[in-house]
Amino acid sequence: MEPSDTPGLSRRDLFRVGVGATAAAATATAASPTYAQETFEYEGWFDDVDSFDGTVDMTGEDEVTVNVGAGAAGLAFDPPAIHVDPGTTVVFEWTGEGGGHNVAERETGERYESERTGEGGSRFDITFDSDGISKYICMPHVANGMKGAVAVGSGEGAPELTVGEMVAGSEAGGDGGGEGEGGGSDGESEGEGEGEGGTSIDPLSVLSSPFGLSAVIALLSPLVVAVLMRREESGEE
Ligand SMILES: [Cu+2]
Repeated sequence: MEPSDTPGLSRRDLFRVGVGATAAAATATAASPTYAQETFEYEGWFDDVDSFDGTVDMTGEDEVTVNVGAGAAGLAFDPPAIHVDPGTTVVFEWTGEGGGHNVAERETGERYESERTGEGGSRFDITFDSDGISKYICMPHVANGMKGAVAVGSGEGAPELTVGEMVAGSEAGGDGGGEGEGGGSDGESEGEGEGEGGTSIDPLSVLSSPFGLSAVIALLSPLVVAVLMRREESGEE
């Protein structure tokens, strides 16, 4: 086969098609779109952010978590930069470290600004509906480099977004246990039958009972009657 047999496709192109097909097969279950751009340009946004170490790929998830109050001093977002698919909900979750924080969009708009809290377990949800980059800060600690960004899809433009509720840690109340193994083994409490009430008859008790005594008397009564009759016959005259 010469390359000329397939006009428009060089050998290099054919190779890439082959590799692409293999990769697609290997990741078929993830069903996540592949983006041409995996490195995003934040235009100096992270220059003063020590914890920034590139964009963390979180594509292929419906919901992802960014910790609020990370790092040694609790003055960072972790990870500070993430890449998600359109439609993904980013859950900002407070660690309880570093004092009071919030999450407020800056530079790409000011469309969200959560309450400030230091309470661990608090959460604030934002769903990013379309492609773009959204940059945000923690207002009390922006001078400490507490900044972050969410790159959605291609990362071009500003993403459409839906701001969710802020839930305080005390209201979130952990995981709530749940599950609860109901049931247990069936039939365990099946009646054992105490065997009570099986009235046993004690022969001696018959004599001691009123009924038993009268029965004895009844047996003896013919003799008594006979004796009395004799007396009558002999006595009275
Ligand atoms: Cu902060």
